[in-house]
Amino acid sequence: MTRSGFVALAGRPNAGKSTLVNSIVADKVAIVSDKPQTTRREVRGIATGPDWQLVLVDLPGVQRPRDELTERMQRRVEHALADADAVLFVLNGEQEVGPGDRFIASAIKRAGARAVTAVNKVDRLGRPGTVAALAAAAGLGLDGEIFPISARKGTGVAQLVDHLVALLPEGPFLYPPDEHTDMPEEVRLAELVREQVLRRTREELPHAVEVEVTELEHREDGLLVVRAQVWAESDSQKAILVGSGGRMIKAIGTAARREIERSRGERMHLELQVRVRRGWRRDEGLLDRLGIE
Ligand SMILES: Nc1nc2c(ncn2[C@@H]2O[C@H](COP(=O)(O)OP(=O)(O)O)[C@@H](O)[C@H]2O)c(=O)[nH]1
Ligand SMILES: [Mg+2]
Repeated sequence: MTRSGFVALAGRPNAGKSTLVNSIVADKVAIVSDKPQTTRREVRGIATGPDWQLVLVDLPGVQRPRDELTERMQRRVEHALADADAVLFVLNGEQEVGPGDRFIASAIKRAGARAVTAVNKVDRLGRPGTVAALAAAAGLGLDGEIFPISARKGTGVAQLVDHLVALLPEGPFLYPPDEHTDMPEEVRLAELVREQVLRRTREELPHAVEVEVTELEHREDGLLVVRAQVWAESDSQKAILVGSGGRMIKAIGTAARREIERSRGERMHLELQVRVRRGWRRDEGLLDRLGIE
């Protein structure tokens, strides 16, 4: 008999949810940065063992709704908590437990979801710090076990996975066993480009940028050919993204291409074009096309 099901990840931005999904799936399915709103789309990471399949739902961060984009993100979070077989609450062990964590804990309780807590980043804490962080996590009053982990180093992740698998209902696999994510390839590639934009930009720019793959071709000679548009919301943002003499967008493209080539062992031709689309965050049609539900 096999077990399979969905585990939704909840936690404040920067707690390490996306890093943990990548670590469990052993593939880069979710992009990571230290900027808020890195995770915009719900990303499903799929991990498969001999007789189990764990589908991890990496949720966008919860924020005050300001526009259609954040509202959509928020709605997804509420649905995902209610639909999941279990919720994995990820705490940033480096930070004090705060109002944001208490808010999420109460949302989990309200959803009636089975919860497991992971105190992340213990690689930065040492023993006394870890003990204190575990005690603070227990103070949130969720039922269910608490695991100290380091998503970055992999410490404690295997034990956490064993525990999550034991919570899954019996049932057949939901995805082919060799699949690591249900994201379309265009979206996955666009996200890897956006990750490089996030690394190189500050302030309002990371929020203002979106990437759309407009052409994707696997050529017979093995070359992957991708064309993508990088959307900004204003001409001044576009100027920053292009950089003087096109240097910024070139650096973004080179870094994204290298990372994609390395992870796939494929050669790639990547063409990026920066364009202005005012108010794209409020454009429902565009959000649909970009796969932001
Ligand atoms: N030291 C340390 N840093 C981590 C760990 N997990 C994640 N991070 C870092 O924390 C930041 C936020 O990670 P991310 O996965 O994007 O968090 P998310 O917003 O919850 O998805 C990134 O800079 C990660 O590299 C960890 O276990 N240890
Ligand atoms: Mg994330």
